[in-house]
Amino acid sequence: MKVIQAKDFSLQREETDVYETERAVVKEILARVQAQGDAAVRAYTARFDGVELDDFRIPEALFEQAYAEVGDEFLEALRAAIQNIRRYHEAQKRPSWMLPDEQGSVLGQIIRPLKRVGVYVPGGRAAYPSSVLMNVIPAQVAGVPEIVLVTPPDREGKLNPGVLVAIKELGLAEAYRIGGAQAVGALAYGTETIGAVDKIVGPGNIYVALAKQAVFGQVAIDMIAGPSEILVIADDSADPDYVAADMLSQAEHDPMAAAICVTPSGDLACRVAQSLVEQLEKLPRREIAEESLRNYGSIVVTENLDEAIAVSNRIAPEHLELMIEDATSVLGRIENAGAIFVGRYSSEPVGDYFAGPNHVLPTSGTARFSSPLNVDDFVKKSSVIQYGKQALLENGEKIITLAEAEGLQAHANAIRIRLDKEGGRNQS
Ligand code: HSO
Ligand code: ZN
Repeated sequence: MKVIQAKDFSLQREETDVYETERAVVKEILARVQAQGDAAVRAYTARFDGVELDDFRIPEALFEQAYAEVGDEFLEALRAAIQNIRRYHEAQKRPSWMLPDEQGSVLGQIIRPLKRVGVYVPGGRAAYPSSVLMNVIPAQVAGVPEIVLVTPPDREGKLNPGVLVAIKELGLAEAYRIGGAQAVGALAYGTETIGAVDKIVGPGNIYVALAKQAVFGQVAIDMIAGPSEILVIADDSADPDYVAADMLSQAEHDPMAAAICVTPSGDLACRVAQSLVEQLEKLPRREIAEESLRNYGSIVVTENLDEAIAVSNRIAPEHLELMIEDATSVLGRIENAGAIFVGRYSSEPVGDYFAGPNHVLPTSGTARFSSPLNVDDFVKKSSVIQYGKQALLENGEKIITLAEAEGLQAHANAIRIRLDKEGGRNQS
């Protein structure tokens, strides 16, 4: 574990591959899905997932089996999480609005849900029920009437039971066991059995990410998620074991994940480093976490708390924990962070699973300009302009001036023709 000075610290990831080969593969898959529909999806599912499927729809029998497998405790916990996540996202809903003025004009904005959204859920080791909740619930709260979920099967056509139960608990009517670039293609272009969507969200491997990038424009996509990050600002009041545990909670995601502690206390820095070593020993995913710490793990010692906050603002972490005395009071000084966890009890997994806020967060410094996945990501807005006669007569000349300044005479004429016809009758 590196212990370094604040001025020397930056979260520079190695130059990422341009993925030439993968990009070419994805391009071919997408073209074939677009041209051949279901037949192509079926062939790629056989080739990449190793299973022949006649029907992509997830059979009812698999859901029933999943409920038998997951157990009551899981189900109870999942239901509680669903309630919390739903309540939090309900609070984000905004109504359409109309602004009438004295001249009889009405200006406003109509907010409508997207009609059809595709949610991608990875298979294998990264098949997380929590990701089903975090991607689907905001769409449901936004009022999206058609939500279709895709997730790749294993070689026997089976799926993660927790994911299956999450799908059922959310009441999703359409779910298919397909994955990879072929699933993204099916969602973007539509096939004989799967209708095209307006937007695709959800994490996936490099092929899924590249496929989403490639179909962007045809459909909308969410952000492409980078590796997970956690930055903990801690002082002497923090429990070093808590700091280390929370850092490891993200390190275990991915060898590319970044876990960083920033502290004005040299003493705490040493204790955190020690605790990391101890806790790492016992982790089932020790190898991943270890590699992550080796690659991007850091303990940064700062002059004072102000400098710690400045470091954090510069990094713009996906997850920021404030384990300092009177954490609430610095909240207003946090400029860039996907999610801010305040105080010793707000451990990051509280947010990953349960509290209510979304765990799909901006990574790689993009918290400087983007936000957690939210209800607004599943709506579109239309402006409404209902100009009144008086308003047009009063402002028409100004509009004409602006149009003529741009050399757009037809624009000017569209206004002039009304002023000429209506103006006389209106003037007393
Ligand atoms: N921390 C991850 C989300 C996650 N954690 C899913 C557990 N399951 C990215 O924010
Ligand atoms: Zn996590």
